[in-house]
Amino acid sequence: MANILFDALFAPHRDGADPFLHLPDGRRVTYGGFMDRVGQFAAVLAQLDPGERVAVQIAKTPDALAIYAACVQRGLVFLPLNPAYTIAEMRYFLTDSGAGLFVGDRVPTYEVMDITPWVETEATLAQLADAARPMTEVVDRGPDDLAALLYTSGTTGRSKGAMLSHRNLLSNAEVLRDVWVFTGDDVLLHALPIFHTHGLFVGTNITLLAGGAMVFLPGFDPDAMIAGLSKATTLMGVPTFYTRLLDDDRFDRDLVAHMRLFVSGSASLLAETHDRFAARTGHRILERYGMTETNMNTSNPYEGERRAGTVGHPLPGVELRITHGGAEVPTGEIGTIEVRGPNVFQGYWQMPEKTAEELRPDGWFITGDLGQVEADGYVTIVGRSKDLVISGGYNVYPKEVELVLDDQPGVSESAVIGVPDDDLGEAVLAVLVAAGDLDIAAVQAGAAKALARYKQPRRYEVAEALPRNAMGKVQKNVLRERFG
Ligand code: MLC
Ligand code: AMP
Repeated sequence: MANILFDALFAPHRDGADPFLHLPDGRRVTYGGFMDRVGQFAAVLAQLDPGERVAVQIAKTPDALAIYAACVQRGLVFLPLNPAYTIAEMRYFLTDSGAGLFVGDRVPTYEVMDITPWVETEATLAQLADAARPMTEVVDRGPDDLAALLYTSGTTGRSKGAMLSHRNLLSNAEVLRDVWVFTGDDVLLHALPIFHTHGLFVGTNITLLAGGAMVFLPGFDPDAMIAGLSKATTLMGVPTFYTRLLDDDRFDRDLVAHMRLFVSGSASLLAETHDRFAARTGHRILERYGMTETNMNTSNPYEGERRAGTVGHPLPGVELRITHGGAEVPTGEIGTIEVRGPNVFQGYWQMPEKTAEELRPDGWFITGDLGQVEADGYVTIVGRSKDLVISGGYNVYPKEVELVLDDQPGVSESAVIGVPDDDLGEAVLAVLVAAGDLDIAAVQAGAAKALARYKQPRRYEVAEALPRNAMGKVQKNVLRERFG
């Protein structure tokens, strides 16, 4: 046995003298230095049994990446969580996952929670690691053993833990390194969060596999982005990154003349943004399509036409088909996108019924995205059959927000929709039906207690009643037309 993910991503870098991370304060972390830190965390985490979940809700730092690597080394299941989550949200994730360890930098806040895992603040875990001798022993794992558990919200309002195996992550990283031609000379400008697929697996895993470096920024700050671009060869971002850069006068052709590649994903990039970007910089953004459950599925070509408004072709090894009612539709027709391949996850954590609804026994995963495939193979995403809002690349499931709003005093019922937004692509809007006195400020405060900021409605509207069809289902398209 071996540990294919650790052997491919991390082991080759022991003693490496090349830079891995360039930090905003000018510090550099070499590969060898990083791997020593990984070994120290591995020594601390050795108290846990392989297969246990390690929930981590901390800021984006080199140590956060080292904890991820140490989990892979020790055969633990890495469970990263958005620092923006509220206590209510965290209680669910920790309980549902049955995490054996929770690492957080706001741990005192969590003392009110009735949770069982061994709890460490990031600072104390780091201190334990400081005192530890780097451990080099790697725990054996099979390709189908879990490497990570990533929660994605669900249409019923309950988040689901997507189980990702060593093979899922490694196969996708290998394919993407090859099709996007990443090498040890690349420097990725990394400004995405590392608790989602995009920043953690796409950005970080490919860099590790290629032996390149990252300009590692805590988030999207325009000044830091402009400075970082001058040191980078590639950038990966959500569409908001690109519209924000285009809004900045400093972002011009000269600044990015040396860049090799710009990649966009997690939400649809408007063809207009693609064209504006090309006109300003001479570079064509490469758009690709992925999901938490599947890593990346399709990509526009590195060589060849990067067609605006499309997500390109299925990646090598990934099959894609368009279905309606479970049957494949003729080329060019719109239907549900289904994908199959070594990238597709193992199912939802302890939710066999949910898994069965979306993952067919023969391996096809029903994405819930609507799309079509052109005769020359380019895939276009035209919409979603799942009720979902994507705000700045973060998924917001209306049901989860509606359940919270319906609970607020003065609210009889609610409907949450996404409306076009210049910055975020889509913004969350709530339509409320009043039951007696409705105090919007109080509703907002209630939502703030229960939901991470990015899920909270940006706008509230009040309606006499919600439009419903003959089946009694709320007609969200009618609301989108009225309020969008
Ligand atoms: C932050 N806020 C958001 C938000 N991000 N609100 C709605 N939608 C978002 N995406 C909140 C902040 O808490 C803040 O609250 C306010 O909005 C203004 O913040 P800001 O400073 O303008 O936002 P910023 O911190 O700059 O973040 C915007 C962003 C960020 C676009 C840079 O959201 C981001 O990095 N998004 C990437 C998400 C991502 O990685 N998705 C990949 C998922 S994986 P207040 O209280 O101050 O008003 C996936 C698969 C795949 O989808 O295919 O990749
Ligand atoms: P998540 O659950 O956060 O992984 O989000 C996955 C969803 O993001 C997909 O199901 C799509 O709806 C959406 N998505 C990702 N990439 C793209 C893209 N390039 N264009 C349109 N939608 C995308």
